[in-house]
Amino acid sequence: MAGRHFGLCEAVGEALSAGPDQGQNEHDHRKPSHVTSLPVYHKSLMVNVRHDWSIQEIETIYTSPLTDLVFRAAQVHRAHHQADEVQGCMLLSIKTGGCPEDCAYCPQSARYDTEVGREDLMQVDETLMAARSARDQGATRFCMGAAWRDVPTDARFDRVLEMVKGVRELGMEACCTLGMLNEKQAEALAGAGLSAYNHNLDTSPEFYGEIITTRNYQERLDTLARVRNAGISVCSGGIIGMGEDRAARYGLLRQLAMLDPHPESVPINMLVPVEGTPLGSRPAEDPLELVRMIAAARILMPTSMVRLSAGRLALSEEAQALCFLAGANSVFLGDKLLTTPNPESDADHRLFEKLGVKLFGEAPRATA
Ligand code: SAM
Ligand code: DTB
Ligand code: SF4
Repeated sequence: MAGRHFGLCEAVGEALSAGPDQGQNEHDHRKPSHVTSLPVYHKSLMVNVRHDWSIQEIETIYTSPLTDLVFRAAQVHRAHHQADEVQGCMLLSIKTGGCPEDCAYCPQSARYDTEVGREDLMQVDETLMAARSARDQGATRFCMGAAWRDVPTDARFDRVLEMVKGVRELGMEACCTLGMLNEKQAEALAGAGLSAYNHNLDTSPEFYGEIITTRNYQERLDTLARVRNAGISVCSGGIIGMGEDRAARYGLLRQLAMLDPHPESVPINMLVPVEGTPLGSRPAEDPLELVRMIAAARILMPTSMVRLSAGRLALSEEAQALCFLAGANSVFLGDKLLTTPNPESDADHRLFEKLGVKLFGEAPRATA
């Protein structure tokens, strides 16, 4: 145990030596905040951003005593981010169900008999109404999800571009998750002002085939490269609780941290088991594994936004507090994710109040 502990201090402690300000983040959390009373930790705690973490180093970090792990992650977090602020994001499923892919966790796959119905692509005005409502609820990022394997190149794509422009005009960050993208589509989305594109690696390359067979890991990496090349910020993370072992989590973290630059946004989801999907009867994951995953992501990718994503309804307030302490700095607001439930907004506001967590950078209200 002492050796492991030493290992963590070494892995992180070395990295805690003065390093260049990589300035990768899409938000500059180091700006003096208008609201915080907490000190931003001294710049000397800023870490070198690395892309060469080995599986052994990641294991050492992930398996260190929980209090050490969370302490280190909190140090890294405070060196790079405003630790009492969390970004509120809101999701909207703009095209639901009927997806030809076979992702074992997903209620929107046409291959599984779930309660999720099929709905065509929404209209632009309905979408923007939802975005305005999200902004009124404190969200600064609006994420539009479509159950597509890849993006159709027809009038529906033009409609998505209009949605992106509209969300940007509301003063919000616009994120899309539409499946695989080609180069032209990525450029068109960038031209429309898209802030970020979400495409998750989901798990390690080794475990991936247990979960998805209809597209491969390399295709995911290729889409991420096209997003990056188009100048859109990358949102990519994964899911825990699908029956993977810890090695699969280290493998996912390593793949994410190998991306250069790191994804600006790393959503960490805990499986929401949905009846009718192959993973519908998975037992609940231990919330402390989620805390470890978040802490490790924070340490490996210090400047990224680490997003506590799906699965919050299964977490106690205490577990969520630990996730924030471990470096999560974003949540999805609103009582629905894409198709599954999320905490009610009253419960979230009570929680944020109790924890002294603030939603940061509320969007300006001047436009539209
Ligand atoms: N079709 C697009 C794609 O797969 O890229 C976008 C939508 S998909 C729903 C976005 C992500 O949500 C998935 O990659 C997965 O990580 C996450 N997700 C989907 N169903 C989930 C579930 N039941 N529990 C937790 N996360 C889930
Ligand atoms: C991500 O990693 N999690 C969000 C967002 N990216 C698109 C989606 C979670 C979906 C949970 C299942 C559902 O509601 O359908
Ligand atoms: Fe389709 Fe995305 Fe669901 Fe996979 S996760 S089945 S690609 S909607």
